[in-house]
Amino acid sequence: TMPLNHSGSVFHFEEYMATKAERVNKALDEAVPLRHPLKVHEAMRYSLLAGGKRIRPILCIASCELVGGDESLALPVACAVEMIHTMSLIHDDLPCMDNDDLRRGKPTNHKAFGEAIAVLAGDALLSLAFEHVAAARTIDLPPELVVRVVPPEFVVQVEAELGAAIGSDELVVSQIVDIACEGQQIVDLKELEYIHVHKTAKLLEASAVCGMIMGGGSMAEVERVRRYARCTGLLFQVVDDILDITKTSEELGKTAGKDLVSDKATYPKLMGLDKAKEFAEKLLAQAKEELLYFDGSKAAPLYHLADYIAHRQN
Ligand code: GRG
Repeated sequence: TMPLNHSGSVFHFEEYMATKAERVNKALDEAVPLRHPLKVHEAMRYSLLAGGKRIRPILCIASCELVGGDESLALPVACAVEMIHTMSLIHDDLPCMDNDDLRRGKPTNHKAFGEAIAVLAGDALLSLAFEHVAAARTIDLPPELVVRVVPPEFVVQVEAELGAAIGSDELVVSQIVDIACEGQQIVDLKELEYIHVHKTAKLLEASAVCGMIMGGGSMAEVERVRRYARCTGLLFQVVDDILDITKTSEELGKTAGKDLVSDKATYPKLMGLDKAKEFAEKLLAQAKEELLYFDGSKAAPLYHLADYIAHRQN
């Protein structure tokens, strides 16, 4: 069966994802050349180029293209959001945080390079992300296209949007609340949603919004996509919680639902597996509703991206 978007035309989502991911991977590779000091650049490249679904940069590019912007306009910002995402994973895995040994199928950054280098590689990626956005002021499009100079105020907007999404009011605070809730018996739905919105939805939202800004989207367009991305971001986390349970029970076959018995608060734990699945479907429908504002064939990538996030298996 052919994948159809809401305007009824054919859209090849997997091909789209693979093509965009390849483009992003190449740009990331070029953004962090191996240079002096070797160890830290090696560590940055190790985590940045370790794979990953590239959902945030693709969301950024798709949003830019939704309002008619060329992919090249969004690419530097797309790389920046992936740098920020990767650095948050490196720091999240540290012994003083989640203390994880594996990430993206490989030993975590501190396991491979030691804690000091892992901290510094994260810091350097965060700094490079903003340097990279600043470099997006002028972008050389392919010669057959006109060279577009992105208005400086667009770049400032992007920097403000990104900065706000990861600072002490957003990503950082989610980590603090998350740590505070660890092992706590009474975490309610409101607290859980707070953590998830700040931890996951905000960076997805910023990725989409920054793509829209680079593409020259109007305020009304930006706000639609912002709401779409916020729903999709929360959806991402609800699905993550559901997968945690279903994957664990499938893999082990014996002990059903690791997270139903562990300390960590999750949606299935707080509302039950069926209700959590219902909630996920509701968020998916809400996200898609925001896209009805746009031309169906132009919105197809975002439409299918939400479907992918809702129904992914990892
Ligand atoms: C100063 C930016 C900054 C961060 C410090 C460590 C920290 C505060 C926050 C932790 C943020 C965190 C670990 C969020 C989880 C995000 C998440 C949903 C990760 C999984 O994303 P996927 O599935 O992973 O997109 P891949 O590997 O595919 O990219």
